[in-house]
Amino acid sequence: MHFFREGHGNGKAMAKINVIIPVFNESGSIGHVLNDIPAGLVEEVIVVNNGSTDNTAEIARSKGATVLLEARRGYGSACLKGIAHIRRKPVEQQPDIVVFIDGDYSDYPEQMPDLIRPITEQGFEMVIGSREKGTRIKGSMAPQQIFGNWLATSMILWLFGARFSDLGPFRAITWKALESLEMRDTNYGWTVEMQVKAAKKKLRFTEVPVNYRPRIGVSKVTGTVKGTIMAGYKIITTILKYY
Ligand SMILES: Nc1nc2c(ncn2[C@@H]2O[C@H](COP(=O)(O)OP(=O)(O)OP(=O)(O)O)[C@@H](O)[C@H]2O)c(=O)[nH]1
Ligand SMILES: [Mg+2]
Repeated sequence: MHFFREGHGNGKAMAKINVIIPVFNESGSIGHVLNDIPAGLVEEVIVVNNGSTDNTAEIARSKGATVLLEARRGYGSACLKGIAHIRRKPVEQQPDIVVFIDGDYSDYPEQMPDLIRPITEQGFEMVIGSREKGTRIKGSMAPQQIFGNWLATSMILWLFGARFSDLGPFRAITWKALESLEMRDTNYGWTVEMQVKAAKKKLRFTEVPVNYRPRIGVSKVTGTVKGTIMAGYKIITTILKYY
């Protein structure tokens, strides 16, 4: 496949991987996230900061990440900024695969190879890390989040015939497939938009179990009433919008 490249003399095919991490005030966790990304796996880690008021950006830079500033608030805005950064690279330097992961250390970055393998070895184009299929540490997902994921994935099954078990943030997708999705959402609808569009386009997608632990630091979405209502509303309307 086109993304297989020669490895570092070990005869193994290697894919070029970029990681995008949206962050807002994650100074307590971003260093851990970056430390736990397996060494040598990733070519560029792009941390997209929405004007954090703590030293998230400095920590990320000190760990070797590329830090971008996005003035527009929102999870999706930050992801779009990361995509625009990749798009500006010369084509031969663009990655084969893009991995998204949160900056709050709820996901386990060391599981990144599990998300990449179905793409490099089995020809999948998108791999969702499913917390439903993995081990969740008690308290890492709020009841309304578990219910919301069930409702959203059930709706996607009914309306699009695509079977997902989670809308988790930790995911891998080929750069080519990601570009073909023409992502637009600027906040909470980001993950579901990607899945609904992938279903409509009949991308080859799969899920792998990922583990999940309580975040470090202050919740921006699920842990707040406003965040939960806005995210729930946005997720449902996004599913209906693309139906
Ligand atoms: N760039 C950017 N990142 C954001 C914004 N809001 C949240 N994030 C990041 O998006 C990720 C997910 O946000 P969380 O607050 O963890 O949301 P959640 O996972 O639904 O809720 P928790 O259960 O509290 O972890 C984290 O890395 C945040 O720093 C934002 O407005 N801009
Ligand atoms: Mg979180």
